[in-house]
Amino acid sequence: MVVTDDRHSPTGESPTFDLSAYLNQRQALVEAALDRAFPVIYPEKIYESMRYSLLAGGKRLRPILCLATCELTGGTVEMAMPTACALEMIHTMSLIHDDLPAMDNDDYRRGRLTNHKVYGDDIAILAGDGLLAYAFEHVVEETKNVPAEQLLKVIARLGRAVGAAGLVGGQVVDLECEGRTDTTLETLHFIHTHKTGALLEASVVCGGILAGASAADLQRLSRYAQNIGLAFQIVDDILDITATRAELGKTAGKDLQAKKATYPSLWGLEESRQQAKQLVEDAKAELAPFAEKAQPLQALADFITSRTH
Ligand code: GRG
Repeated sequence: MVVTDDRHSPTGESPTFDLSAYLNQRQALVEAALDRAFPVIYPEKIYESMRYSLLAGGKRLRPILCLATCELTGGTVEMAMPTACALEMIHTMSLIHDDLPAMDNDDYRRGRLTNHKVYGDDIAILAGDGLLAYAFEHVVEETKNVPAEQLLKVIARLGRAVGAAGLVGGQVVDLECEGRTDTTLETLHFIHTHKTGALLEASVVCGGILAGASAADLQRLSRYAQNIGLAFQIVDDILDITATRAELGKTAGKDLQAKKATYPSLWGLEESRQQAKQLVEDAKAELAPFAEKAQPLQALADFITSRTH
């Protein structure tokens, strides 16, 4: 996919940005780093279970956002890679736990059987716990050339995104709303800003923190991430209705089946598409001061609404 953006060109020409090439290159870097981070040692079963889900593909959106933001604000890929991997470990553990019978009870994820279907509920719970704990250890042990004070901020930010103020809180409200017909837009918004938005925001903001970005830049980046986070979830809800299982790599139509409130169920499909589009435009507007340097983040925002899985 080639994304063109002629707004910031000093010559008036349209610079092009090849998002597909960028994503392929970044995904390969992240895959290699994740593979290195988790060798299989004794007790093999738990390492195999963690690797089964961690190395099962996935868009690697969170690590790529973290790397892109770190570079945008003056840092390097090397500085951000341990945090980028930690974000994917946290994301993967949340998917493993989300798929358990006690939660969403799903059989497929990332195009293959879910972790508990292969390893059993007990090992799947422990694989999630192992990934979560290792994410924090990995950031502390592997990050190089970042002042300790910035690293502490990253750790705190990740902790907040994971806990009751983030993923866990969003999941609790989501579970409470299951099967109810009176879920309001406000509650739906709470669920998704916590369940999905918090980790996407942390991905972007941690990249900036690692690079030593200014408070003003971090605020802009945080608003960019909040907007793409919500757009991402709206598109996720739309795809649950319009995409096939083969495209999604997981069961389609789950929301309807579980009678879950979604953006399309409250707004309809067309209004949901419009809202997602507007949020992406708002997100991109936050990047204006960074000019051409923000091309990767601009293109990643566009990718949110154009994706098919
Ligand atoms: C975090 C301690 C802790 C527990 C987990 C289960 C749970 C609490 C939270 C649920 C979080 C969850 C599953 C949110 C959904 C996020 C989402 C939209 C996932 C799909 O992300 P993609 O499309 O997936 O980026 P890939 O496979 O491409 O990485």
